Amino acid sequence: MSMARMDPTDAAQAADVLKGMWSIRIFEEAVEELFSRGLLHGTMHLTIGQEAVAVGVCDALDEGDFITSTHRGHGHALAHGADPERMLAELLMKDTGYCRGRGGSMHIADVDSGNLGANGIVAGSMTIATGAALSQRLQETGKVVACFFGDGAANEGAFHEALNLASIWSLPVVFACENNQYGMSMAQEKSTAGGSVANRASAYGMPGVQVDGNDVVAVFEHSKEAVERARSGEGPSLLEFVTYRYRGHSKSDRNLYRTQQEIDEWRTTKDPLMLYEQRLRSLAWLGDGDIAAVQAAARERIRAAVAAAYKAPPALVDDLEGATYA
Ligand SMILES: Cc1ncc(C[n+]2csc(CCOP(=O)(O)OP(=O)(O)O)c2C)c(N)n1
Repeated sequence: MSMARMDPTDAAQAADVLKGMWSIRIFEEAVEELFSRGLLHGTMHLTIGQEAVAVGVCDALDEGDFITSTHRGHGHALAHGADPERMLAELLMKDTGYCRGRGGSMHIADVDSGNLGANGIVAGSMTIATGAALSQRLQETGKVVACFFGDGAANEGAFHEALNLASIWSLPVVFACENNQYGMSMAQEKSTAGGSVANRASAYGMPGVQVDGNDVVAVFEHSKEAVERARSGEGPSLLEFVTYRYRGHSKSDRNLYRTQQEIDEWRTTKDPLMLYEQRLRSLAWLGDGDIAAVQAAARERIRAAVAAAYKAPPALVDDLEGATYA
């Protein structure tokens, strides 16, 4: 979907942008249900509530640009054009999955569409993004790398190494921090010195800005500016998108570190899908019927992907070595 690059500020493309966000929400709800029915193994980290960051950043990229992702990476992959059926096949341990069913949720990569991979190591993708950006620079491809990471990752050494190198070499990379307020059970304001992640940009001589991460238009516009800056050789930027995850960190999280009231407040007043729908209605770009049709189309897309992935052939233990290389 997103490889045709969409623009949430364009009336003609608004329905596609909204469909992209609904596809992520419904995909994650489907994953949650499959998990609760015992059909998925391992763990998974849902991105429900953070859809606007994935869509807004990826829609600011051009075809052929790259992303690197995190342990909470389903939304990034979908927004960058991954096929939901192959993603679900991976989660269901099917041979048709992106890693032939051997990798699972945290190892979805799709090099053909420029997704250099999800990463279970917090901040692990930041140095990969910087290396990929260096390679684009040396090969003069004109391509840009968008690097997703969490607020927790901003306290890892790799964050500082990546920003430093990207800045001294003026690399074409956009550092996109998804500040969903928590790193596991640790509140961001208790873990992060200096007031914000964006403040750290000045130490590395790059622009740093904190953006409402639940406003897909704001995410897109700031990303577009950072992508253009990167592409024109002016170097990296640090964007901090303030957002919120409604679900626990992963499947075993009982949310004991925050109140239900806090979660409800974000859901009812700042939900990214609700905010964009309100905007489209007020501009008279989409009416209630159009919005219902977009939601139904996204639901059907994911329903068909689940059904097809479910029927796909399983990954076989006998053939484990067939999916390894050295
Ligand atoms: C290097 C490393 N340290 C610790 C962990 C365990 N761990 C997994 S996710 C996570 C929290 C990450 O928080 P953040 O970067 O804010 O991302 P979010 O989960 O909020 O999306 C931690 C500590 C890990 N996977 N890798």
